[in-house]
Amino acid sequence: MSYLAYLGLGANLGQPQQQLSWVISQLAELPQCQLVAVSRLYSSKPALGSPENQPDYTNAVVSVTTMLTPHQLLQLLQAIENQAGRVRVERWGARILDLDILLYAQDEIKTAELTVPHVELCHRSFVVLPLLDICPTLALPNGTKIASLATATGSDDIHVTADNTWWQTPSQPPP
Ligand code: A4P
Ligand code: MG
Repeated sequence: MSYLAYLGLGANLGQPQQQLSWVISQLAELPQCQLVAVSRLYSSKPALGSPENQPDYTNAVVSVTTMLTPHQLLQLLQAIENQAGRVRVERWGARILDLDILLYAQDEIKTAELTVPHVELCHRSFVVLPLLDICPTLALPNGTKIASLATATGSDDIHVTADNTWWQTPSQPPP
């Protein structure tokens, strides 16, 4: 059985666009996964509540179909983060790469390792806007339409930096 999952990609250290392009190449090679769609690329200030004095973030969202369980998928995403050199210093602190499971089919999951839908999804325009790029009719398991969140999250502090072909330029693994 194959499920549709939505993943959030983010970075604000190193060469963010290059790291995210590299992620797409890694996702394309994951076992039992197929890349379905890639959003445009967005730039925004660190979310409210994040430690101050960190660079702006680059974010995108992708969808994949997968036969992996949510926890198997999380493990592989964390392996990609580690391979990119992710160092965990402080919660919501600057990072070379962040990969989040935003949605997994219409599942609602709450375990020690995983909360799906992602706990901050509804409050973040850098998640809501790219989700709308790739699925304008998308809804949460509770029926909330993602389109209805776009106004609530606002779009003042966020802008599109590349169209949805940004990931097709050749990518190098992060240093
Ligand atoms: N975890 C639980 N649920 C999930 C999920 N759905 N997807 C657990 C991925 N991981 C999930 O994550 C900590 C733990 O969350 C993981 O071990 C996993 O078991 P982490 O990536 O190590 O730490 P973190 O990223 O600092 O914490 P968290 O809570 O995941 O933060 P977020 O939500 O990733 O937010 N501002 C802008 N503009 N753009 C951003 O991308 N990102 C953050 C980090 C803050 N501000 C931002 C952005
Ligand atoms: Mg995270």
